[in-house]
Amino acid sequence: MVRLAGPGAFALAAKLAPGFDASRAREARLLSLHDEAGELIDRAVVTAFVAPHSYSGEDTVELSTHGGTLVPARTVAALLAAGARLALPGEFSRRAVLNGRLDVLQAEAVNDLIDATAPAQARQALRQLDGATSRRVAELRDCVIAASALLAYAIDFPEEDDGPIDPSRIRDTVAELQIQLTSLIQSYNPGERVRRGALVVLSGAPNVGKSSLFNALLGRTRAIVSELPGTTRDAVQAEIAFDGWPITLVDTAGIRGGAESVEEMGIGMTLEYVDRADLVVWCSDTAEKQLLSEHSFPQVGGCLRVATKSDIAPGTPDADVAVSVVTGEGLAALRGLVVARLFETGYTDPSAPMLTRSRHRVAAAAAARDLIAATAELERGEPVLAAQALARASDSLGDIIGRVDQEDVLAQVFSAFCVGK
Ligand SMILES: Nc1nc2c(ncn2[C@@H]2O[C@H](COP(=O)(O)OP(=O)(O)O)[C@@H](O)[C@H]2O)c(=O)[nH]1
Ligand SMILES: [Mg+2]
Repeated sequence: MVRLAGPGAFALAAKLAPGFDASRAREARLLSLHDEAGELIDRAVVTAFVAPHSYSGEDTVELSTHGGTLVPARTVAALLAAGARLALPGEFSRRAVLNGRLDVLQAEAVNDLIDATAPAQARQALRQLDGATSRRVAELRDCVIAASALLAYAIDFPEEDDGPIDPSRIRDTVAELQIQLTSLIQSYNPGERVRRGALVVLSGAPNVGKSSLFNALLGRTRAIVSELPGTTRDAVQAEIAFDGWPITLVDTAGIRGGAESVEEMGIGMTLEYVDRADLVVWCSDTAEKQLLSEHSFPQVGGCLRVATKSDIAPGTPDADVAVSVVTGEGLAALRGLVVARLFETGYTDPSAPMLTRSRHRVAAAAAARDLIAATAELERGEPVLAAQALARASDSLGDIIGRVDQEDVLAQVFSAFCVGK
């Protein structure tokens, strides 16, 4: 589908498709597309959207061709020859923001929805697109503005008939805001984890069955399995969903002493992954258990202990779960445990608005700091300074939703988009 938008969209469409008629808005019509030499490119379904009733809020034409490589390329070339230009990455969404069709949080949600590989990511993106987070942030900003209005009144009319506004009333309002803002900031860790997917690293000694488990969890062969210890030297990474939750699963080189240099580099990489992991799945089989006696599992926090090869190894009492890739035992239980460890907390209310990017967290944290500053100024009897701190807090919250006059915010958001979105 080729999307054409802007003030000249209808005139350009008429050049390519002579029967084009913008007055038949939102009507899908089968029309012939010709290039500038008059040669037929394709018969395409052409739909006109009249401003402001389009994605970007501008006059828009969508040309649904038969697809493939040549036809869309010739369609775009003919449009360029007729005077159009290629869109910049994210330009349609950016214009939608500038025309008030979407706010910046919603535009980010469009990108998240496109990038989603797991259902939980799509759900979260759709909730954000629906405006749940925008509404929450706007509510908080409105409360900050209301508190500053109270304060402005107290500053401008200190000797009103009813007496000055009780400073404790303003302090209570700010304190309540702080509580609500803190709870929104706490949604960042789970929200961001869903958006980017959780990093789960399979680790353990060589030959315990990590690569076999990796393949079994993936349902296809990605990593090399061998009876020779030290086969896996590179980290192998795959995106999958466990029960609908997004996981980046990594198979790593087994950790052992005395490895030669290439394997040693692989072990170094393993340790880096273990460091960055949201969850380490530590694999151990009986042979290793005999070797390390009671210390078959490292005492790392956030580590899930998996006893492998349960079809041939006796059970290990200190394991969280026993698995076998031969019989399939324990694989579903392992998936469930991983999901429980990574996603259970922070999801008590799945409809709650979430912060999902560091851009949001940084701005929300700045607002929280300014609320603290405002309280301190109120306590010091400096209402003017307190009012300035509240104004900064309201600006920071405004940045999350995106004020359209903030070129730097827009540039940061739309640089991550691809062309045509
Ligand atoms: N019987 C049995 N053998 C397994 C199982 N998982 C792995 N193996 C074998 O253990 C050896 C090492 O497996 P591999 O996945 O390469 O281990 P890694 O070095 O930890 O990645 C291979 O010969 C596998 O066939 C299992 O669940 N049951
Ligand atoms: Mg391996």
